[in-house]
Amino acid sequence: MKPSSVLERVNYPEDLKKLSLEELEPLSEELRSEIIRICSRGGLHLASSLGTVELTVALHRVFSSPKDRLLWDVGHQSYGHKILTGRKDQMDNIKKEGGISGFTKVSESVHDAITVGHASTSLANAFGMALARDAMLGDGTGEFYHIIPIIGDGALTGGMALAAINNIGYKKPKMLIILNDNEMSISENVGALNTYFRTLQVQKWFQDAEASGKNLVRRFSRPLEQMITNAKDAARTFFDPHSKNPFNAMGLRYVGPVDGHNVLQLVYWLEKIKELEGPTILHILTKKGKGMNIAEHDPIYWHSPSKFNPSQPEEVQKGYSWSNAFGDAATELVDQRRDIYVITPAMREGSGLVEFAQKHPDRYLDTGIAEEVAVTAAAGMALRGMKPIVAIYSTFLQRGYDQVLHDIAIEKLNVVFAIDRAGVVGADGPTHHGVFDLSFLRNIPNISICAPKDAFELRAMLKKSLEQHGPVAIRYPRGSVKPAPAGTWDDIVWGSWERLVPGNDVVILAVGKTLEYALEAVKGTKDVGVINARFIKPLDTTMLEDIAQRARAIITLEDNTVVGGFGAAVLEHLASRDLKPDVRLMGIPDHFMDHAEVASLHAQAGIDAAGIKVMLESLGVPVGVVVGD
Ligand code: HTL
Ligand code: MG
Repeated sequence: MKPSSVLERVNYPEDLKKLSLEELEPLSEELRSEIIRICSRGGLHLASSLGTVELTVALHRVFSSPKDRLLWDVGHQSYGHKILTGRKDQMDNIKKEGGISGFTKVSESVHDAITVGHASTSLANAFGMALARDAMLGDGTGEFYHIIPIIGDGALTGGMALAAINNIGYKKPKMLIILNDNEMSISENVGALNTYFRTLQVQKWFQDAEASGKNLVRRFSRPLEQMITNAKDAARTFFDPHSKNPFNAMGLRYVGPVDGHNVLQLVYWLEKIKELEGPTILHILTKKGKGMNIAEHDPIYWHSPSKFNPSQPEEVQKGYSWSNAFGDAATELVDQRRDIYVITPAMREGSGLVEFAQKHPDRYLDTGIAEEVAVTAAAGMALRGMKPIVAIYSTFLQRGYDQVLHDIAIEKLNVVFAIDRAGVVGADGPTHHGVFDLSFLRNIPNISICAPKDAFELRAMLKKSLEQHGPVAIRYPRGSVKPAPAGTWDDIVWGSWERLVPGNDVVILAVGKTLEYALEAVKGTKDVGVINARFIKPLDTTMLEDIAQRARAIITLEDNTVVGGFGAAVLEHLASRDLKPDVRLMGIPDHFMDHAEVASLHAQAGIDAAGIKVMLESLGVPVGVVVGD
């Protein structure tokens, strides 16, 4: 930050209100540079926050947070908001252990109206807030305040957002919805609404060109209102009762599209709309990565880049991940059997599907941020003879729970779920940890659940899963894995566990990623067995019962909540057979784990090698090495 900077004088929204209008642009530029500097550390949401700089400044100029409520959908574009609401000094610790969250969080700041991470929740939240406000106003127990949800074009593809609009347009509470349209989700945005927005955008370009051609010199010297009216205008549909605009049709007032990078124009529109009754949607056009050349040109990579040098930013190649292993396997399999159809709810890059989408556009579907649609569309495909593979993050499958149960499991449809980011995910924190899938899927009849120990097993499971009756969930973690050569399709007995270390005194049953910790922990011990418990449902009951009869103690180990997870499944089965060995459950504890490095979270949960050694010692097993070294 430069010593004489405007940003230096702004720590809270009140400070921003004291600035002259002319200072808002320099403030925006400084905010932008600061965001680039902060994000150069890597692993942060850069491009989205760059795109909302002017909007953030304008909102805090016109409205009064925290009295007025700003609801940032997803929350990944809120870095500017955090900087302007008292958290400037904490930004270097954002997403680090003990630091502030990468999303907005109610318990973090009074200026954060909702706790987020998942998309499409802002509108329903705003709807509820508006009804609560109006109920209290009616009683004389509360006062008026503005409610401003800010939703991206990607987040608007979520069914929940669209269903909320249906409610808002019906009840018509006063609120201002900002539609931040940058034509991008993480990858290119999809859907019919997105196509419609482009027609509005072309209309705006035309009008802008017309306006600037006539009035280029006077553009900023005459009143903005007159300029916009003369431009015939950017907000034509606002005044046109016969407009086919879908928001109008659903009972909202639509204004736009307007330039989301012209801070003064934004201030103007916000001031004006502030006075209007009922719900209004202000459609602003922004550029993801705005102000940083390389990010504007490749907003997909710069959505969340690795570490970079701000004065010479460049892309960094990432290693081979579990997602790549899945994507490669799917790309090979679709050449073997043409009945495969891969579905992603808006996570092409993250799910390792870039190559698949390019090579097989006729077997690839991006539903937008509509997990429910992804799952039930898979049901429809399976009903009509295809083999759908839903590639989905564990945390986002939470959105599609009833769809798995009701639309797929009852009729035993063979839909495969490639569940990525299973387990704690690290810096994205509690909204994104995938530590519930074993528990919420395990109780559904007809489903199989498995977790590979490496890329070979992932490939084998994927191939075999397409031959099962009923749904199959294959869960694997975030991070890197050693690639398995193309063409390798190991065989695997469905439902079987694998004994990796012999030993009968204490036996560790480990799921997926935790296996490596178990193998590390038992080094140098005697008679401690390690099992690759690769099937969570069905369990390998033959092996389990055999172990239970011999072992003094069993340890279950999983990167999933201990509540209703793999360990619970083991206990349930043993109880049903009246087998009563000493069983110790190790897994994610029954509270929301904060953001931190994965290794640190595993250490906190006690499921890393050190934690397992502690457990072994408590069972009287000499572990040799002192814990914690
Ligand atoms: N599914 C759900 C329910 N929530 C989230 N957050 C995702 C998937 C993953 N996700 C993001 S950010 C993002 C997705 C799909 C793109 C949002 O696009 P939008 O915003 O247009 O709303 P933009 O990035 O500024 O263009 C995160 O997990 C952070
Ligand atoms: Mg977007």
